Amino acid sequence: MKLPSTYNPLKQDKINANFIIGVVASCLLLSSISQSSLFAANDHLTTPTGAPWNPAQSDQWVAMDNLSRSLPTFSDVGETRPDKYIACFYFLWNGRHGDAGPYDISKILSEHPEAKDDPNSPHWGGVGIPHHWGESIFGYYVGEDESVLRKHAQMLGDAGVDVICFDVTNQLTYPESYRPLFKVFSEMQKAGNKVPKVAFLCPFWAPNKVVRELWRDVYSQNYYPDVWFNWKGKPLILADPDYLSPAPQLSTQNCMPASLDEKSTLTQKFSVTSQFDRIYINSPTWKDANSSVDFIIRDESGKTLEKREGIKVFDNVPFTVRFETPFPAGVYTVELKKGKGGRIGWWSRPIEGDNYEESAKKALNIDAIQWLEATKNGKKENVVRMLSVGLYDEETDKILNFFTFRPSQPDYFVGQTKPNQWSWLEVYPQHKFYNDKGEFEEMGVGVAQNAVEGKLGVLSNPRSYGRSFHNGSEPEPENCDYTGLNFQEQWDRALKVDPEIIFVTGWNEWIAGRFTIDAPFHGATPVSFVDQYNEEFSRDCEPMRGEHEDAYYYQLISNIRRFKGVSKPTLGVPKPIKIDGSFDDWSSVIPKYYDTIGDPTHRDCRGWSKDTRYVNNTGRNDVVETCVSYDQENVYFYLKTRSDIQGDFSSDNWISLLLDVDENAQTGNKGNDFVVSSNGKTFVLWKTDVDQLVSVSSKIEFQTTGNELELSIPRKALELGSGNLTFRFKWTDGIDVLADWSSFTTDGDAAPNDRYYYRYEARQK
Ligand SMILES: [Ca+2]
Ligand SMILES: [Ca+2]
Ligand SMILES: [Ca+2]
Repeated sequence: MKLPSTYNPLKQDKINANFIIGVVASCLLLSSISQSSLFAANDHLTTPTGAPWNPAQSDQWVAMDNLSRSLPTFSDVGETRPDKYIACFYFLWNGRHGDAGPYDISKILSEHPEAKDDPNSPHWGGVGIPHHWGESIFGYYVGEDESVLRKHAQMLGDAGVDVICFDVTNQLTYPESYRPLFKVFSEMQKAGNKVPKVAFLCPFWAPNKVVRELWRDVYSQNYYPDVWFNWKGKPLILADPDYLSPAPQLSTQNCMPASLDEKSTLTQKFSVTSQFDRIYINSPTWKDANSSVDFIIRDESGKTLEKREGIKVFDNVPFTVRFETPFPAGVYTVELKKGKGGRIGWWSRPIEGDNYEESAKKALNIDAIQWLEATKNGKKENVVRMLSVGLYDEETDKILNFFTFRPSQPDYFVGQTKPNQWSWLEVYPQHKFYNDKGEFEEMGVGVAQNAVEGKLGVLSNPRSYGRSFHNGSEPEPENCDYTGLNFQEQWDRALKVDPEIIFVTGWNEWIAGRFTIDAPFHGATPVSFVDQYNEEFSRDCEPMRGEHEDAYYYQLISNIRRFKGVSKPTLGVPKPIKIDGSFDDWSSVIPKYYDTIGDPTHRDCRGWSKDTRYVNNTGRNDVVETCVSYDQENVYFYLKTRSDIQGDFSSDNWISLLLDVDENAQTGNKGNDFVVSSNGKTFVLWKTDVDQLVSVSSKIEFQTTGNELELSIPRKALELGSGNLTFRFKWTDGIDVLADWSSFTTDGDAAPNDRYYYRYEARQK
């Protein structure tokens, strides 16, 4: 991999000493003991008017990623657009498919490049065994790791993701993973944080088992309804309602297309032995994308029971007519006429023999239906029209009424082929996906695609569409980088056409099973992996340990801001503050800044392999609020924690204030020009250089009482001058402030989170 020219050589792959990977000694799940009891109502959580509910206003936080790219701000992207949504593909399967390994393909290939084409290399796990494309910043974690789930809730919430969509396309629903996730996300939300809601993406062609399982285990049980994502007024499920049992058997094999013109009418008469509430019909449109049909169902006497005009029809894709109340067993006739738009017909199967009913049953054996007669313009024809019924049952009816259904298009190339379909991943230029009202609703945006030569393929093929794919080609390995060229090309397309919701693939897939050259996908290689392979040929945004780190996370945030806009920051106003341990004088100071509530790191969970345990107890004080004031002489800072401040100046990595006074990431330590922190005895102001703290003042005036802290720094000491005041700042507790940025994600509490800073701006009168 080539590093881009802007790559920061100062970053290190240092593993923080507090991040212990050890052998299992005891299995006490300490992290879950006290979290839920800590969550209580907070006073700052009223919704900012006009903006989507985002109490922490994370959209105003500033940050520069490890490629020196700054997040866009209000002045770059403008005011919040409230009716724009982000979905992100999310995986529950880590730790649910055995504990062999972890086999990290990127590491195996870097240490043993000869293994690439050698399926017998001892470095690979067995065929079918999951392999990681790389290692997450949180290690090779498992789905029930509540500390990781809490970080996901925070990171995706900060980014502006509205819904995470769980991959349950493999007929498994992973309750051992979704249960802790629902619990953690619900706790985070109840505490007052903006976190994504959830939905499930079900098997493309056979969703019946999974949808019913989720209905029985989650939705009918009212299991954590506060985290369900609603779309168009109902909980969203990414599943095809036409493939709930019984799946329509409407093959066009041995059929002829009966054409409909403006003057013609086609009918099929049939009897049905049970109640039914849906009819499925298969029609050709001769590839016309703009065809529709008018539908009538009559009873035995010929009376019209229901009429639907202008049903949009996709070529050779069965369409469904669902009735509000089921019809009883009996004899019915369905009649089709051409609707507005393009060419349309009805697939019809010729039958032989004199007895229509017997021959039809023999040719097309669909349970519960007896075929009685087919006509064209009133004249009998010896054919069966492709029609099927959905028998009524109470559970199916409840399911169909309960959800908003959005079937996923599995194909990366053809675009929409069903009404209300959503894309989860496509190649550039991605198609627009419309809802049944004809509104442009959705578009997919992916980091990379397992596409080879225009076909669904394996990501282990070097000609597949990796992270650096753009302008129609995958660069040579030496020209690949971490700038997310593929992702950006797809984002630029989506931002230009501006759908209502963008579906991003993805966050944390991490693994793929190993195949051989016999893998049933295009471009299979001797050592094949379909959906993930190595750093270049993978499609996760979750930060990885080392290499590109969190570059894709910040690229995701940047583009979400371009799509959804940013709330307008408030300017600071000067007010002198007395540093006396009484905090009343802070109440009127604006703006207030917030951090995630309940996010200090408390981790104790098994890793991927059974003899690995991830333990991190650096979490201590939970920063929830801060603000800044100033006068001619000083700049004042206020800090509020969730409970009374724990620890003191002798504690490891106690509370620190990081200041980037010139808003320049190239000056100071990681951009921080000054740090206020303990010298073991009291607070002092340190000036920094690239890799250390250099004390410049003996003492900082400060006071703490209960859960509040205030301090004062002479403006002169911060080299801030007397003009307009702008700087970036950040609080930490339980974090080594000189450590690599990854510690700000994995350790203690950073306020704001991760690489983010608060930005203070005040204009001198
Ligand atoms: Ca916090
Ligand atoms: Ca700086
Ligand atoms: Ca935080």
